Amino acid sequence: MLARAEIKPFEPDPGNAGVGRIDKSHTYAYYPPMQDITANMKGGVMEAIVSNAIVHSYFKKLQDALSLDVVVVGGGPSGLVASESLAKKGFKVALFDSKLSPGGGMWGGAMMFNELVIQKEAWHILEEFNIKYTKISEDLATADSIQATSSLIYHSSKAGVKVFNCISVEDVVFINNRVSGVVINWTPIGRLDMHVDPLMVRSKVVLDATGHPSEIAKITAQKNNIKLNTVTGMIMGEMSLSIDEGEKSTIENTKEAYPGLYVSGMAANGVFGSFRMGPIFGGMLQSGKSAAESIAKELSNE
Ligand code: 48H
Repeated sequence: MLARAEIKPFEPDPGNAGVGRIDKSHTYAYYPPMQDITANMKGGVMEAIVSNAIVHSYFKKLQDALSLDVVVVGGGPSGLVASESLAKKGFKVALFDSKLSPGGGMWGGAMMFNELVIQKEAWHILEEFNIKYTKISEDLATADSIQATSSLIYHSSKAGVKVFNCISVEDVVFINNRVSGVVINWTPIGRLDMHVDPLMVRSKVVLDATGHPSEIAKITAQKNNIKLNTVTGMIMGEMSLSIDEGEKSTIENTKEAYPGLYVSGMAANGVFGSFRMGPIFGGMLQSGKSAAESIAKELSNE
């Protein structure tokens, strides 16, 4: 723990003028509410400083994410690759994942044997994310699922994506027949069935990367009496396991499902109707890249 004298003065953020300032009578900074909190305290201000720092920086992050270019729903492999790639292209991106740990189905490898299989076509993505892989043939490699998942999360955050965990997207913002953002709430609110209204996040595009349930596309279709860009206009549904077909179609199905709404990864196969593929992850990584390219193309043509 830092001794009080070691705490460096807070430099006001020029982009956020007025929010923070240096209180010259102390060796550390106060945000305005802190003065009220600590005014009459006799010692023990550290507890208030720690809480204030966390509350302030979290809400700054959330406030910065209320109006975005892209919301990615789901931090599995396809959502993480898509978000990293979009952020690197200069777009303002946030990723919401309902779980404590983003990473989706990648942590567990296959049946909790924490290894993955990845095809040659996606090795360049492993290299980009600094993930070690071991070739088992000319076309296939294995990778440690813990290293792979944590690297995807790390690089997504490092690229500038605002990653929010423990938050579920429970609906979309639907304006003029276009998906125009998401409706968010704390995951425990939903799990405990508490009647608490959500917050809204506006974005130009939403990517449904929720995996097998294709939750966002499902909600959008169910609630708004619309036709998706599928053969039937409805959610086609995931099919049984066939690796070659499933991997190929994951990339083909990564596209716009409705104005403002794209789908990637298993959600793409759920919406456009194709096979699952088991613990092989090249298609998921490539799907993330492909989603980022299509979304970037749309946003650049605005
Ligand atoms: C916020 C949400 C919500 C919500 C879900 O399942 P994922 O890993 O997603 P993909 O498609 O990138 O990867 C699929 C892959 O992991 C897989 O399952 C494979 C290859 N299966 C093959 C087979 O045969 O079984 O991740 C989705 C993420 C998760 O982290 C969820 O917590 C999150 O989305 N999520 N986040 N709001 N409403 N719904």
